[in-house]
Amino acid sequence: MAKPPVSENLTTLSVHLAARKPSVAPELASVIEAIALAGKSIARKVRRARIEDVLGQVGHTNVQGEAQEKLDVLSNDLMLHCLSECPAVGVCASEEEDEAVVVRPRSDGGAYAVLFDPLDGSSNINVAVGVGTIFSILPNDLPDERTAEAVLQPGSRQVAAGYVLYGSSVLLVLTTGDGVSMYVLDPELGDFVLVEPSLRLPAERKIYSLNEAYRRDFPAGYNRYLDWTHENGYAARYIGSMVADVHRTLLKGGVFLYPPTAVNPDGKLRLLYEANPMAFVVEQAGGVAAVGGRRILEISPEALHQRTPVILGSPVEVDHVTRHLAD
Ligand code: P6P
Repeated sequence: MAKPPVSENLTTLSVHLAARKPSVAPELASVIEAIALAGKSIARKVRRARIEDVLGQVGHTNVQGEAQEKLDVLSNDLMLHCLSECPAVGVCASEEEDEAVVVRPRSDGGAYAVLFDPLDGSSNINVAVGVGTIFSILPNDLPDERTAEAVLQPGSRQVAAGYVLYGSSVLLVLTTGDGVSMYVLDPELGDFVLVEPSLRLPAERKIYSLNEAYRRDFPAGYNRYLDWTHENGYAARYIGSMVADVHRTLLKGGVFLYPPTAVNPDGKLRLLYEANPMAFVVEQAGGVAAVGGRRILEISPEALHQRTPVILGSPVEVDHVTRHLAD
C-alpha cells in the first residue's frame, strides 16, 4: 500500500530502529531508546538550568578530580535511572561513578554494558555552549558472569555508540555498526525524528580543532603539523566541548585533536566513554580515529577511567597529522 502523504516527519527513532531488525536486535533497540529517554530529560534540565537554578558546581570533585557541576550529577542520575529500568542493561559505567554499576546479571537479561559521559563539556553550560551525553554500548558476554569487567573491552567490540548534543537543537547521532544516522528532537512531538539516515564525513577539509594554548607542551610532531597548517590556509575551530567539536568535524570535515600535554601526558579525554564511542561514529561515517599509528578502537583498556590522546576526522586530514608526527 502506498504510504499516505503526510507533511510532517514521523520516522521516529523507535520506528527507524524497528525497521532495521534483525540487524538491530530488539533488546539493543530498547537500550538505545532508554538512552534517548534520558537524553530528552537531560535536554529539559539543560534548557531550564538557569531558570531552575541548577547551574554551578556541587562543591566537590568527581573520581577524575574535576569539580562536579550540579547538572553533571543530575544527568548522571537520569542516565542511571533510565538504563536501570531497561531489562537489557546488565552493567553501567559513568565518568561520574568511581566503579562500574552492576544492574542485573546476564542470567536475568542484562545483555549489554553501557558506558557514558552523562554531560560532557558541562563547564561550558553557564555560557550556553553546546554540551552532550556520549554513550558506548558493549555486549555483556564475558564468561562466568564477569559483568563488572564487561566494561573493560576494546572499542572494536562496541555494538552501538553515539551522542546526544544539547545545542541550538537537540540531536541524537547514532551508529549500530552499519553507518551513522542522525535524529532531531521535535519538541512538539516529544520524540527524536530521523533527519539523516547515512551521515558521511567529508574526505578532507582545511579545519583543525585543538587547544593551541598547550602548544608548548605538545610533542614536537604536533607543532610541526601546526606550523604546516599555518602555511597552508587552514582554519582553526575549537569550542572546548568534545561533542560539539566532533559533531562539527563529522558534518563539515577537518580533524579534531587532543594531544598529550604536561597536565595530561596521556591526553585528557577518556578512552572508554569519550574516545571509543566517537571513534566508532567517525569510522562508521568514513573517517579515521587513530593515535600512535593505530586505531583508537584497538586499544585494550586496563582501567575504567584511563585517558588517551585523540586524533579523529577526515582521512586526508588525519593523514596530514600522522605524517608530521612520524617525521
Ligand atoms: P581543554 C570538556 O571539559 C572536555 O572534557 C571535552 O568536552 C573537551 O574536548 C575538553 O575537555 C576540553 O579540554 O583542556 O581544551 O579545556
